[in-house]
Amino acid sequence: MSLEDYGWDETWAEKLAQAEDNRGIPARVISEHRSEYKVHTGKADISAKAAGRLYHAPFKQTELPAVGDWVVVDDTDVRGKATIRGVLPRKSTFSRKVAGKNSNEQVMATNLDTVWIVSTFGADLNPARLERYIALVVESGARPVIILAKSDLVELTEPIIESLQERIQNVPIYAVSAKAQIGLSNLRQYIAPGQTIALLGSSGVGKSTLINHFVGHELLHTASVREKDGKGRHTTTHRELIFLPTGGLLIDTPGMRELQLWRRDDNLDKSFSDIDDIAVECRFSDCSHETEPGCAVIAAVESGDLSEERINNYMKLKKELSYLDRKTDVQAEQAERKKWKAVSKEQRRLTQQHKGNKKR
Ligand SMILES: Nc1nc2c(ncn2[C@@H]2O[C@H](COP(=O)(O)OP(=O)(O)OP(=O)(O)O)[C@@H](O)[C@H]2O)c(=O)[nH]1
Ligand SMILES: [Mg+2]
Ligand SMILES: [Zn+2]
Repeated sequence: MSLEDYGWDETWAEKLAQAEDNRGIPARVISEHRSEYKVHTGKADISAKAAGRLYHAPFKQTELPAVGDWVVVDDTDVRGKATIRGVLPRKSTFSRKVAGKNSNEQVMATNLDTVWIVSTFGADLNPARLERYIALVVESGARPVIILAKSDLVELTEPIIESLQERIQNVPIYAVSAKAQIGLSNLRQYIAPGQTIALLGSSGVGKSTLINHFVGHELLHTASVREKDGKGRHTTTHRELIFLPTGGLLIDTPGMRELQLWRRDDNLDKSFSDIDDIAVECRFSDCSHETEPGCAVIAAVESGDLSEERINNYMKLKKELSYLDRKTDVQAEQAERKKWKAVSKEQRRLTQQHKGNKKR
């Protein structure tokens, strides 16, 4: 194994050369458990802790080492523990908002190329939630792919995939079964040396089972879903980066209970405020920054002030958000329908009661 197997390349070497403190060797964070890290150095997996200064200002909570990060570690101390001196600037950061007033951003994994958003065909299949995941993934800078797992449990997958694909147009959707070995070859295109893929989704959808399939043996613990409601048992308890013998890296994550998201409208502005600052200068106030003359955003990309990657992420997210708006409409409609159902049920009850009273 080498660092290259873990995704190290010239770009990272450059980032290392430019790091303010690069005394030590590069390594990739493969797991984190209560501030105990495991990192891979190209030769071995070693235990590490983050240097004390990383826990204080000017460093933010979100800048602490996370699974997927490239870090600089120094020699191991007497107890065989290395110190993480710094984190190299991330290529992508997948984070979510968590409840609570203070530290409300939680970094889940970093430097991802692709995220497999895993769901099943059953009760867990929730298009609106898939869209929320997609928006998060796109904003992180990674590419989303939707996987509907356990396809062996449904008779006809095509109509479901088709109608979902109609709603979610620019993200590929695959039906797979790790158990019956169906559709897995479609996923192989994402697995390549140095490429990092994280798996996200509710507990019990089969994330660890999928990873075991690509590893080739039962590396990760899996457990059956609960009989009474088909819910998972939160078997995977921490995030872990797994090296595939065939090349490529998969990150297993614990099933998410609740994916708390931003209030959509203001977050697009917040997370891309740099672009909005530039957009003020556009000739047209409703500029889409795609083809319009006098567009300050296009000009900034051309002059190199704004990276192409950033504007692409912005465009992708904007597109995805238009789906989210549609989702809101659907939800409003459903709420309305539910309300009427309740009303008519109540009416039926009253009628029955009335009849009953009459009989007496
Ligand atoms: N029928 C069927 N069952 C599957 C398939 N893949 C996984 N399972 C089962 O689903 C259950 C849950 O699988 P896991 O891989 O533990 O699910 P997970 O997403 O990792 O769950 P957490 O770790 O709790 O987040 C296990 O009993 C698996 O055997 C499949 O393709 N078909
Ligand atoms: Mg698991
Ligand atoms: Zn513009």
